Formats: sequence, C-alpha cells, structure tokens
Amino acid sequence: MFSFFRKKAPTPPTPALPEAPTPSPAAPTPVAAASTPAAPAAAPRQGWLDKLKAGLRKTGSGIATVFTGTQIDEALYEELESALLMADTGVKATTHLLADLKRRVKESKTTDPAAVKGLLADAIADLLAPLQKPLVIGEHKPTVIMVAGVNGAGKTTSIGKLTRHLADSGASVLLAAADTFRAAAREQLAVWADRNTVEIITQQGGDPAAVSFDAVTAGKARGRDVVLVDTAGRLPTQLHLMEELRKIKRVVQKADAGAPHEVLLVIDGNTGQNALMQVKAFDDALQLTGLVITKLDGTAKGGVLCAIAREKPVPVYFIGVGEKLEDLETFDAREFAQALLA
Ligand SMILES: Nc1nc2c(ncn2[C@@H]2O[C@H](COP(=O)(O)OP(=O)(O)OP(=O)(O)O)[C@@H](O)[C@H]2O)c(=O)[nH]1
Ligand SMILES: [Mg+2]
Repeated sequence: MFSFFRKKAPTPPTPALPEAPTPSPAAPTPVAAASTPAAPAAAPRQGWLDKLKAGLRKTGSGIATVFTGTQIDEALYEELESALLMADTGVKATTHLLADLKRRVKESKTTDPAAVKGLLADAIADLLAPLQKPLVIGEHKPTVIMVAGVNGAGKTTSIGKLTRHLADSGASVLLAAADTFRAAAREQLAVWADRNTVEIITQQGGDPAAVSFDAVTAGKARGRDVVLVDTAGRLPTQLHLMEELRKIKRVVQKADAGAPHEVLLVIDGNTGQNALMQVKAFDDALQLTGLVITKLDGTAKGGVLCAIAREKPVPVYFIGVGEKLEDLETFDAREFAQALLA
C-alpha cells in the first residue's frame, strides 16, 4: 500500500528520511515518506487506519448492503446511487462513479454482485488518485505553511499534530499564533508548542499579518525547516475576514519572497457537501496548495473526498482521526477507498 503511495511521490529520487533528528537541508523530504513500511511508523499508521475505518463504518455498511443481492441489475445501480449520495459523494462524482463502474463490470464480464464491490473500490481509488500528493519539505528554508479554514474545523489541533509529524521526519518547526481574534487561541497553540517542545511566535493583541511576518523572519534567522501559521476561523462569506487572510499572505511574501510555500485548508469531515464550497471559496481567495480533512473518526461519511476529486481537485495532504498527536497521517487514495468500503 505504501509502495503504491511512494511510487506516486513526484520528487525526489531519494525519498530517504534523515535517520537522525537532524534533517539534511539539501534533500527535500516528502513528509509522507515517514511511513516507510519497515519503519516503526508502520504501527501508529495501523492504529490510525483502524480509527479511520471505524469512523467510516456507517458509510461502508450502507454501501455493502447494495451488493448482497444475486444479480447485477438496474436496481443494484439505483441503490448504489442512493448510498453514494447519502455518503456526501455529490451528484457529479456519483454519476461519474456509476458510469465508470458499469464500464468496469462490462469489461470484467462479472455476474457476481459481490465482485462489483471490488470494482467500485478500484473506481473510487482511481477517482481519488489525483488528490494523493506528499507535502514536500526542504526545498525552501523555512517552508512556510499557512493554515486556514472555517471556525472549529480543526486548524489548531491539526497544526499540533502536523508539528509532531514533521518532527518525526526530522524537520524543525516554528509556530506562528496568527489567530489573534480569540484570547484563548494563542494559549491553545502554546499548549501544542509545549507538547511538541517547539517555539511559538506570539504578540499580545497583535495583528495577524504582523505576527506572521515576525514568525517568518524568526524562522529564517533561526534556520527552522518549517514555519506553521495558525489563523483564526472564518466563513468565506465574511469578506473582510477573507481580505485579512489575503493580507497575511501578502505580508508573509514580504518577509520571504517565495512564501507562503503551502496554503492549507482544514476541513471538518462532517461538513458534507458544504466542504466543496469551502474549497472553492478559500481557493479563490488564497490559491490553496493542499487540504487537511479532520474528524474522520466520528460521524463523517467520507464521500466528500470523491466530490472534491471530481469538482475541485486540491491535494489532500493529511487525514485527521482524533485529537491526539498521533492522530494525523498522510492520505493514500487506495487505502482510503478500501477504508470507505470496509
Ligand atoms: N474527533 C476529532 N476531533 C477533532 C479533530 N481535529 C480537531 N478536533 C476537535 O475539534 C475542535 C476544534 O478544533 P480546533 O483545532 O480548535 O479548531 P480550529 O479550526 O483551530 O478552531 P478555531 O480556531 O476556533 O476556528 C476541538 O475540540 C478539537 O479537539 C479530529 O480529527 N477528530
Ligand atoms: Mg484555532
């Protein structure tokens, strides 16, 4: 499974992880490579995968009942259509998947409904494949990652988990508390900084763009590999707040011409079809480079990734399945397709 993932990794030719905690500054590191099959990371990933499967179980059993009959007929496809729509897959991705599945059934000449489930897993994996792309660290020093999203999506928690993930692959991290909107936000990020024993840049009552500028400048001066910028939650309809995000981006660019190198949108996996609207709106404002989908351990249905793949394919760098440091892992299309149908 991981070899499938790693085959897809675009660069570099040597995906070697630094073995010691000190990273090699010259070699860009796909963070995904932390999951080398032989590495001790395999065990945490299995635990994470079990949580993902448990979270998506309802979707899986909803789809599984479609294949319990004896015939592959129009009724089966109609039932599957309903099950996919119920799982937040959206009309366009559902239509695509059904057409693709019918083609696969025809080509394989299968007459067994149970076999169709396997073909559906293939169709979903192929649809999701363009979303699978590792976050690469090391091409820039620091790699500046700006994190945005609606209120409560899981931005700050994901930054905490991502810090751990990056540290595991040998990168040094600096956090920027650019959520100056809520008093408690700074403290919340500081707790994650403590847990990871990394530094945090804050300003009492500061302006989010100014904090971000300071953090990028400090990241450069201190030779950090990554600067993670936490921003306040906002709705895409709050135009002045969306403008504030654009300002943070512009000001970060002044501190480092190529930055931010990554602009991530964090999406609560429970948001359903609204997630697609969030991707479109935040991408219009910020030109997203990646997504983090959180809370797939709860009642989320998971199909929304198919909708994103079909309508606004922004890479999914990470999937979150809980509130603990180890609850974040890289996205693998085939693994996710299988978890969705498990
Ligand atoms: N079950 C579960 N809970 C999560 C996950 N990610 C975040 N949470 C919880 O979701 C809630 C909101 O998380 P935050 O990280 O504060 O979200 P945020 O986007 O930073 O929120 P604002 O800064 O207020 O916009 C917290 O209670 C988190 O513990 C996840 O993957 N699974
Ligand atoms: Mg937050």
